[in-house]
Amino acid sequence: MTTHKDADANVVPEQPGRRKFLNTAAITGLAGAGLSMGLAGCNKEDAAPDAATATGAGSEGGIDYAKYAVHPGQLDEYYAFSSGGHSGEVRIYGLPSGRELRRIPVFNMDCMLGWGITNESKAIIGTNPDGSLKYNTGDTHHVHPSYTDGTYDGRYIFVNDKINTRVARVRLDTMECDKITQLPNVQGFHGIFPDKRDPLDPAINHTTRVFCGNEFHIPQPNDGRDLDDPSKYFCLFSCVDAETMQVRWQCKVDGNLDLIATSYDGKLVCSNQYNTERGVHYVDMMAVERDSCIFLNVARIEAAIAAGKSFTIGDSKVPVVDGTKAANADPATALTCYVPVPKNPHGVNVSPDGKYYACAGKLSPTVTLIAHELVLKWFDGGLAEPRDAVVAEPEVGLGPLHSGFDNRGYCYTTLFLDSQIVKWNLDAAIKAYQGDKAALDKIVVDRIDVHYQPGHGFTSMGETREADGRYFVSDNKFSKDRFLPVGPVHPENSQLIDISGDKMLLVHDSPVHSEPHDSIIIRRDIIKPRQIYNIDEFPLAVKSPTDSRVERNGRKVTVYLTSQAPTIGLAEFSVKRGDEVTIILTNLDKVEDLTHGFAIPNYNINFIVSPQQTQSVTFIADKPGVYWCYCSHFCHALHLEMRSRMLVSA
Ligand code: RUQ
Ligand code: CUA
Ligand code: CA
Repeated sequence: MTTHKDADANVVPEQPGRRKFLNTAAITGLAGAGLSMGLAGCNKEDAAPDAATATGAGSEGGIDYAKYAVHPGQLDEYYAFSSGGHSGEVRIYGLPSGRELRRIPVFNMDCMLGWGITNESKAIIGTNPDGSLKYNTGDTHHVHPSYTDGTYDGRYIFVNDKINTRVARVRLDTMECDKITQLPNVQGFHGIFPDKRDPLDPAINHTTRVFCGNEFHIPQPNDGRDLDDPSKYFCLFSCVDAETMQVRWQCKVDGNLDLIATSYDGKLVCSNQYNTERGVHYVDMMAVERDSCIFLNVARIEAAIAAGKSFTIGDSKVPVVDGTKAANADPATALTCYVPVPKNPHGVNVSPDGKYYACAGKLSPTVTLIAHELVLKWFDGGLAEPRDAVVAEPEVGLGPLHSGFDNRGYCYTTLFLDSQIVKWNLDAAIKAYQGDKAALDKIVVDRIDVHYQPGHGFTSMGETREADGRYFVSDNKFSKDRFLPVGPVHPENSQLIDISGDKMLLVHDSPVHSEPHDSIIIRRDIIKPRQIYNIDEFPLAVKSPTDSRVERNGRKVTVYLTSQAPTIGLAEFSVKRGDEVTIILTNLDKVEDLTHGFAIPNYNINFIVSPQQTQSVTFIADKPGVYWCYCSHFCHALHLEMRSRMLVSA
C-alpha cells in the first residue's frame, strides 16, 4: 500500500485525511464474510509509480481549475444522464460544471410535475382497478440512450427498474417518460442496453431492441409450486421492442445476469454473470472459481423463434428459447456462449472500436478482455473453447467494477476497494497475455485516488464510436468528509476527471443525491429538447379560454380549464359532494419557460402544465366547502392571484 502513503504525502490541503476512511467499511465487510480478495495477487506498487504525482498536482499548482469553470451565463459542453437508484428517477446534469438541471420522475412519484398524480402519468405507470398506482417504488440502475450508426441519436433513453422489473423509455425531446413495460417471470431486472444496429438487415442502423438482464433466479413459473427447489430456478434474458416496448422474446439461461453490453454490429449481446452455481444462499453464490460472461447470438435466437422452437412460461405469451449451457454445447447450433471469467465479476463494457468486451473482476483484481471476433468464431465452429476468446486478463487493482474508454486505446476502470481509478492500455495487456514480458510494465500507466469507493465510472461519449477521451466521471458510493455535513444520510460524490492528458486530473467534486448507479455523458449538440409542447399531441386539449366549462354526466363531472398568465379559464366551478371530478387543464401560453401549476388544498392534487401542454386529474369531491385551486408554479407578477374557486356543495 505504499502507493497510498506516497499519495498522502502530496495530498492537497483541502482533501483531509482520506486514509482514515479508506477501505475500512468495505474491506472489513468483505473480510468478515471470509472472502479472499486476492490481495497478494495484486502487484500495485510496481504498477503505479506515478500515483503520487497525479494526486499531488493540485498542491503544486499543477491543475488550472479555472479552465474547467463554467461561468455565469455559460452553458455546459455535455449532458450527463444519470440513474437515480432507489429514488426511482433519472437525472440530468451538465458537465463539466456538475450543475443538476432536472430530475425526470419515472418509477417514483413527483408532486412538482404531478407524476403519479395526473391521469396521463398514471396510465403510463400502470394502475389497479380502483385507479391507484400499481407501483410507486422503483430502483433505476442503468440509463442508456438509443443509437444510430454507433452513436447517440437523441431520441430516447431506456432505464431499468430493478424492484418491479420494469423497463421505461424517456423521450429526449420532452425529457419525460412515455412508456413503461413490465417483464414477465423476472425478478431483479438489473442490466439494460439497447442494440446498436440490426444483425440481419444492414439498412436498420439504429436501435430497435432493448436487452434486459435478470439478476435473481426464480422458479419458472413463480406461482408457489416450487418454493424451495433451486434446481427449478432460472433467469430469463429479455428482448424488448424499442418502438412498441412489448417484450419480443426471452432466453432461459444459467447463472445470474448482471450488466449488459451490446456489440456495434448488432450480432452479439453479452452479460457478466455471477452465481453460475445457482446458489440460493450467500455462501453458495461464491462457491465456484469461475463464473462467466454470456454471449447471446441475436440472429440465431430470432431464427429459432421464427422456426417455432420456443415455449412459454405460466400466463406469459412471450416466446422463450433455451439458452442454458447444457442445451448449447454445440457451437453449430448454440444460441449462447458462456465465456469463463474469474468468479463474481461485475460490469462489462465494449471498447469504442467494437473489438473488445472488458469484464471487471470485482472479487478478482483483474479485468478480462474478450475479443468480439473470437466469440463469433466460436459460434462458427472455429474456436476450441469459449475461454479462448479471452485475449487479456491484466491485474489492475482491488475491486474492479466498471470501465470506460477513451479514443487512444486506454481503458479506465473503477477500483472499489482501492478507491482509485486505474488507467491501463489495451494493447499492452493483450501483448502481455500473449507472453510478452516487456509489455507487463506498460499495462497500467496511471492511477488516481477518488473519494470514496467508486461504483460506476464512464467517459465522455465513451459508449459510442465517438468516444472523445476528454472526461471520466467517477460515481463514488461514499462522500464521507468531502461536503458540508447534512446529517446521517450523506450525498454521494460524483468526481470529474480530466483524461485528455497522460495523467488523470481530478478537477471537480459534485454532491449527488443518493444514489446514482450509472450515467452517460453526451455531447450537447446531440440533444435537441423542445421548449414548447405540441398542443395537438394532447387529444383532451382545451384550445381556447372560452372553451372552459363544466360538463356533468350523472355523478361524473368534467371541468375543462385553461391556464394563461395570470388567469385560469374559470374563476370558479361548482360540484356536489361525492361527484367524481375530472379536471382537464391546458396551458395556452406559448412563451418559453412559462409553466403553470394547479394545486387543490386538502385534495392531494398538485401538477403542472408547461406551454401548450394538457394534463388531467380525477378525484372524488368528498369534502364539502370552498377550495382555492391555485397556481403552484411561479409564472407572473400576479401568480399569487392566479386562482379558481372549487365550490363543493354538501
Ligand atoms: S451496478 S456499481 Cu447496479 Cu450498475 Cu455496478
Ligand atoms: Cu400561473 Cu403561477
Ligand atoms: Ca452511499
